[in-house]
Amino acid sequence: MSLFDLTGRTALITGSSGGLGFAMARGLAQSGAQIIIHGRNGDKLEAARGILSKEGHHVLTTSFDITDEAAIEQALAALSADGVTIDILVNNAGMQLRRPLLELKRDQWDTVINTNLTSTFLLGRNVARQMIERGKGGKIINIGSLMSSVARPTVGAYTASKGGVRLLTQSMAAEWAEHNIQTNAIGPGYMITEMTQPLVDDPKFNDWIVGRTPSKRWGVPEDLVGTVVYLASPASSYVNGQIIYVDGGMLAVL
Ligand code: GCO
Repeated sequence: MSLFDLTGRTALITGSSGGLGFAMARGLAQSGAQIIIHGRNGDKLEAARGILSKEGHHVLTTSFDITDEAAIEQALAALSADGVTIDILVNNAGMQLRRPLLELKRDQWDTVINTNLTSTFLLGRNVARQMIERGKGGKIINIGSLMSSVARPTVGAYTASKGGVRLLTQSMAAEWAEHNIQTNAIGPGYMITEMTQPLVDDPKFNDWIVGRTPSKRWGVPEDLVGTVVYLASPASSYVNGQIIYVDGGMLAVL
């Protein structure tokens, strides 16, 4: 199954000391990739590194503010100085802010857009520059959401940011595919993570999700592993600008 073998490749996954990012990092490592996990909380990052190292994986760590252009440049320069090249980038780090638009403040809007969308542009651009200079192509996988395509009340900034991630993914594909860089997105459905735990704990919302989802369950982070390995591997060499929804069928039905 060399189509899905990532041996010899290095993957950077942002926001990977827990949740979806950690599950995707572990899955990429299990497929042979050297992984660079990323997070802002040093203790959580070190704990994640310890778990993955104990499982026999080769793990590097990096910590930088994904919204800070200078910090991104410094982090990528440090990795290059250590001889680390990034073959696979997973732009996963993000945030949620549940507020009706009428009550949303400008700085709250900016924070969500910067964290979820602008960061994907900044890191994607800088890693693509390195990939193009190296001339060996690469994989960029942006993490969207169901909200890349549909909306619900109280998550307007998040929805706008994730809709932007979908079209930014297509724009990256439009400009970088000729360099053998495949840029695609994953749209996770309602998955049980720290970010959605308040929704899981809300009996009314929980009942709605289970009823509204054809698979009749919440997703778990491990449900993303197959798709991220596919998009990170030679198996998807002719796939570009797509978003794959991993949502239990929610978007497919009314
Ligand atoms: C919400 C949730 C969703 C999920 C996910 C669904 O408040 O509706 O946070 O946005 O996190 O993005 O795909």
